Amino acid sequence: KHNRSIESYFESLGTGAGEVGLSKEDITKDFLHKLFYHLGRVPALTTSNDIYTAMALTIRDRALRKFVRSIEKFTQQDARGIAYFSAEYLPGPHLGNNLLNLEIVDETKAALTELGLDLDELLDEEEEPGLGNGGLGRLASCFMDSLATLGIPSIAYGIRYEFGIFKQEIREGWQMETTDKWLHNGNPWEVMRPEISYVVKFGGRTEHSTNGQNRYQVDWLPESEIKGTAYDTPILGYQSNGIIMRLWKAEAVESFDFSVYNMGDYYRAVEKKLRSENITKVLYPNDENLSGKELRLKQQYFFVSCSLQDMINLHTTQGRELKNFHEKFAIQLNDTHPSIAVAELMRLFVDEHEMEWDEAWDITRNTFAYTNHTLLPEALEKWAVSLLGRILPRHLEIIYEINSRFLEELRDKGFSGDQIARMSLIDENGEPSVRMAHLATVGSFKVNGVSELHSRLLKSQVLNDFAGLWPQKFTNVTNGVTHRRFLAMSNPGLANLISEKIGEGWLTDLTSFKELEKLAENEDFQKRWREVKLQNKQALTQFIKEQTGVTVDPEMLFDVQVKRIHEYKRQHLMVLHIIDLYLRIKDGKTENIAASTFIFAGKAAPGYFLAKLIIRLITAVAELVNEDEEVNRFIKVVFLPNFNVKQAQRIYPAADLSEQISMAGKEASGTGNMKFALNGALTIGTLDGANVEIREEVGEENFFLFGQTTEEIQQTRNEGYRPYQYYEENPKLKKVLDFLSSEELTKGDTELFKPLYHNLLQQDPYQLLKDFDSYCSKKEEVFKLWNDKKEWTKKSILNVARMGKFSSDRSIRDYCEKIWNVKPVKLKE
Ligand code: 8GP
Repeated sequence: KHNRSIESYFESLGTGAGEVGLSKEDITKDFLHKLFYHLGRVPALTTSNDIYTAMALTIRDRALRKFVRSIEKFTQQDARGIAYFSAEYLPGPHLGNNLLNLEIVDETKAALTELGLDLDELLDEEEEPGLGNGGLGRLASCFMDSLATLGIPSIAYGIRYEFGIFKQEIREGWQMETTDKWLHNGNPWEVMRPEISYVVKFGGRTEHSTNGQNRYQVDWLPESEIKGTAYDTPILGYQSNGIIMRLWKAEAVESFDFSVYNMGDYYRAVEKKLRSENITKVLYPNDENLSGKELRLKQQYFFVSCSLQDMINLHTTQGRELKNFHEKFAIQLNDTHPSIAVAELMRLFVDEHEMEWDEAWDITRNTFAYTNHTLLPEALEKWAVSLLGRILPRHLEIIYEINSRFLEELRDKGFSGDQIARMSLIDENGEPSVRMAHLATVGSFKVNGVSELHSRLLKSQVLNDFAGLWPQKFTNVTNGVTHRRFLAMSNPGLANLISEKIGEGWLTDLTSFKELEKLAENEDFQKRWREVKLQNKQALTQFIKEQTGVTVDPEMLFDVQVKRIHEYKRQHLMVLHIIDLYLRIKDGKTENIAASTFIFAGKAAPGYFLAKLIIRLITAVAELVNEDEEVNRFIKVVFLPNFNVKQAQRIYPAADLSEQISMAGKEASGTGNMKFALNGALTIGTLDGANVEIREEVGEENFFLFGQTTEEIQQTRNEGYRPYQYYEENPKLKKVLDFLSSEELTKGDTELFKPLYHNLLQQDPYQLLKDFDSYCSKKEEVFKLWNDKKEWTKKSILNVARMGKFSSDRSIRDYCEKIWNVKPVKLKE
């Protein structure tokens, strides 16, 4: 053991801490070193990827330096650490963010300029790790940023998918998916840790016996074993700490099956290796709809088992006893995807470390906390008992044991048979299956939703019985976003203008934006505010041209909806309104229409037919509108392919209007809504998710509210909602809906949008037709306000000024206080 501090090793050399200095000269020197001696390149043969990689490695050294120093500090403090378990992360490009957090943007730019290179080109070069689907994965990454910034000892565990979320292309108006080979040029940000690896078992059977000391012992005799190896990526906080994102890659335990190899069948021997590696090959591209795929269960168990073994190892190698595990660690379950961890920790404690059940259960229940991210019934994870028992036979036994003890407790408390059946971990309706949300709830000390409304609905709907049983277990932590990535880094124009007025304190305290309120009506400030927005819109205009060939006018109102494509998010409601505008313009009724560019982006799950048809509808309307000289002076429509973090960073700064129009009660929180408002867009939205709180904060007069409330929607449904009635009774709506099967829109293929048309007329599960009028009249208000530049700008400034609550720093502080019971360990040099 070496107990010396890192610093002391350098002291004896007399080089101090300057071993990875931050000056322009240091960066230049290291960059050239990396390029010539690490990558082994000669100037004449250097590619742009070499340049990017050399710079990434240069910056990674500095990030790792922060990280190891944080670890030193954390260890000294002996603080409780947080392990974030998430099957998804969407960190976005690392380079720009690390430069910002190290405060060396200018130095790096200067270093490159001197070498005749351009930082922006380098930033463009970077492929982002698309290791998530959408909101949930991006939230995890915002949380990493804040955990690091606030100095919370933490580690983010997940899966190193070889192929992340598919790349989306638009061909003939349709979404096409291609594989995301994000690792094809290597990944300079990660450090492979061959020595940190664990064996994970699958299948087989269990053997129950009583061992020598009369201890009841269960052995799991697996059918196969797979090795998980750690890949670490440092994640920096602003000015301060670094934490690690540890992702597991699956490998064969043995590279070859020697028994087969010796028989001369080389290919069959390698096959086993390939099958093992399959586990971390590809991310499931479904957002909020989880079909019970075997490989998906294996992925979940694989990463959870590696992570828990790693934590136990970290804990015990520091000489600690397992009975204190929960005092040293809290594990946050990012939705139910990692919830098999509850059974796995029990298995590790009871079967592998010979702990008694009651003690193990006590520690387990004090270790886990569970965040729910969705109320959609189709997204609530369930695993067929038959499947789970086949892949994880021991875990099924453990789940049964947890369940039988839990149900016993309910019976003792006098719960009715109906209630007990509803609360059981096993769903006996139809094919018996394990309800993962129930497992997570029973196995956790806290359960939270992600906005006030969502947490309330979680208690009154999905987990109602549990909230009755354990009211203190339930809490809310409203989501937040990192304003460093989504404002400081991606909107430097606005960030600089703000810093000029109120200083830079906002980078670590977003509530200081309040000071901008007093400038809301200042004409000079308003003018500069508009100039920044216009510049951002010009940049997006150019990007749109490059990506889609469509020319738009940056002076127009940029009205934007970007997020996964989903019926409940109601992209098609926005389209219905655009069709109405089109028809009005064709009728010559152009008064009251503010010239607008409608921008969409987002991926549809590859198997989600209606979502893909909604994309087709958007592209059809875009083609019609953009090519019609009579119309395109007033409106344009754009679908930007392949929405991801990088693209999002270009879009938010350029938006005037943010569309948050989901059916109330369906969007758990939303986080795009926060990123838009933070960049000065006004919101048109329903009372759903965090919209409710955004409106509370910015003031109702600065928010375009429309649509039914959650309660009204329920009432409409109870009264027997008949969408057809709205079609019949509202001539404008009828015209719009009939247009879906017009020759004009469909170029003759009038059947094309029939499935959407019928869906809306017959079921309309998300009540678009009911909310249509309310939405359209709100849009009239938007158009009117847009023409009053001063009023619009004032509201835009006030929106930004009042965004303080929605920093993920606040969310993480809430987690610390309400859930984890930990305090930040600030490390500032
Ligand atoms: C999302 C919610 O839909 C969104 O409202 C929320 O802001 C976000 O989580 C972060 O809390 N949920 C998901 O992305 C989700 O459930 N995805 C899983 C299937 C992957």
